[in-house]
Amino acid sequence: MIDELKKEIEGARRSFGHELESIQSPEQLAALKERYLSRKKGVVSQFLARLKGCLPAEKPLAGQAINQFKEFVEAALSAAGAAGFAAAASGAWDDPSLPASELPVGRFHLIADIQGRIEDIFLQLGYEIAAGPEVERDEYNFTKLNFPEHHPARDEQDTFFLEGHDDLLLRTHTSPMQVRYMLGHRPPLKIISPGKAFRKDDPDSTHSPCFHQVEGLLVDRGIHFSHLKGTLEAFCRSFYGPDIVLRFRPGYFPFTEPSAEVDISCFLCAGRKTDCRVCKGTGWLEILGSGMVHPQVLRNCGIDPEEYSGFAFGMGIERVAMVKYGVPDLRLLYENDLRLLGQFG
Ligand code: 2NL
Repeated sequence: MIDELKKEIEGARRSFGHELESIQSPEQLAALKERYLSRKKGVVSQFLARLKGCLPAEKPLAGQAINQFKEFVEAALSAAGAAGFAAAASGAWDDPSLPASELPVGRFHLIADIQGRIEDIFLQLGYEIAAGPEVERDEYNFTKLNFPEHHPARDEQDTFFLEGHDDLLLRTHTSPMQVRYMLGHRPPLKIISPGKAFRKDDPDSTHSPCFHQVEGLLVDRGIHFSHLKGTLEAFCRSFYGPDIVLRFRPGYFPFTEPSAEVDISCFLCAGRKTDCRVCKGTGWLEILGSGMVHPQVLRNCGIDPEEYSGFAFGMGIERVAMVKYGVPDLRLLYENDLRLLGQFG
């Protein structure tokens, strides 16, 4: 009994193969499917009906053979359907009633998207965008920015220097572009400098040897700390939400004096949830570094600090992606897994 059944299944498998090869249209494909898989009279169903006549000991093997045949038919039909879809697209199966194939729609990478949003806000505030080279002179990256000669950031361990060029490096922040701008323009200056920066960090969930920043610089007569506070408040309320409150803590950068680290109140819980996933219950998010441009930096860049003063600030775009869009590990941003684009932002 079972040997007979198996032979018949083999025969059906061959006939199915021949019939599939001769398919010319989606209608014929649908009819073939009906012939083999229809619940009532399909070939597979007829085999299954024969199980009743098998000996109890033969039933499991017979059932298995029928199931394997059914899976083979299903897989072959579905592959043929997909191939037919391609054939239809190329005109071989010219069936205008088929649904159009889905076109993948692109979008900006999260980093470019965030950078663009930040740029838009500062453009509205009247800033110009000053982007510049990623390979920089030591002088613009460190010296003019008031880094002492033996500052640890200048170490080979921390900075990518260009082989054979002591004076060239991959910029460690976007500030050198602002130095260039000061050297080339008279105040008033009002710019942001977005772009890539590079540091010899071992990659982990919060570090990458190449990362992105937006820095800002404003220089004019009579600029003081309140201008810095008002500007950053306007930016943060536009970017994070209208109810955001800022907290300024004393900080240190060689190129600003005084310097301030800026926290924003948590945009998710506003400090009201002890188990908040965004601020971890602290109520605050560290988001910006800032300060009044050091008089020595102005002088180094050809601007008289007796006549002019200014403020500057900087933020890391990856950090923004992590806090605002909930990206848990910065390496996700560089793995080119397209699912990232749909998942965040
Ligand atoms: C941070 C802090 C900062 C600046 C960047 C700057 C540029 C010039 C002169 C003075 Cl040309 N300052 N930039 C100032 C303070 C902080 O960045 O945490 N960045 C991610």
